Amino acid sequence: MSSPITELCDALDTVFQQDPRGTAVPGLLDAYTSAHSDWEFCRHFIEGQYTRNLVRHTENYEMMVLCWGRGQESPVHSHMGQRCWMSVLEGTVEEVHFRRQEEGLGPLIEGSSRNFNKGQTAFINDDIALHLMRGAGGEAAASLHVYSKPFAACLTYDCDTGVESAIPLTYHSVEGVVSGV
Ligand code: CSS
Ligand code: FE2
Repeated sequence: MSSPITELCDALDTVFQQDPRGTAVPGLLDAYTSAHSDWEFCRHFIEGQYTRNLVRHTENYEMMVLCWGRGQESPVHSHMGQRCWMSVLEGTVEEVHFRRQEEGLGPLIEGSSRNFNKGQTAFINDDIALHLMRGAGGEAAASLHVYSKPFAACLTYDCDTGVESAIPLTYHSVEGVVSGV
């Protein structure tokens, strides 16, 4: 049976087949996150780390729900040259931009910070900045992320030293089924 989140994924399938830049993605995400709650099969909060809950993975994009528990945040990271759209499902999400020193190593330089509310979509790629995300004010939040193309590992950056590390990106659940990773 069709549901709003399935219809969103079907629309994204078509968008990325016709327009790899994904011009229509923000409008589709805003419309979904401001009006629908059938993403709750992906709502998993656990102790210790934010969770990544896969909704759909194709060769062109992946879409997942990220659940940010109280005080949880991503590391500062980049996006492997790919595009990332993020729209808020619950609570308020804070995004903080960073850049590296000219020489690469040394403390990261903190840039602008923005809060996004339910139904608002943010866009980032590696030309804009490195970034981190978390629930604003340390409060719990959830957000819907689309990455195009998908990536299974990313680079993270130590705030104090600028040292880069590659980390695998895993899913806490896939189409609602907790994978135990
Ligand atoms: N890129 C991070 C979340 S912030 S966009 C991730 O995929 O877990
Ligand atoms: Fe990110």
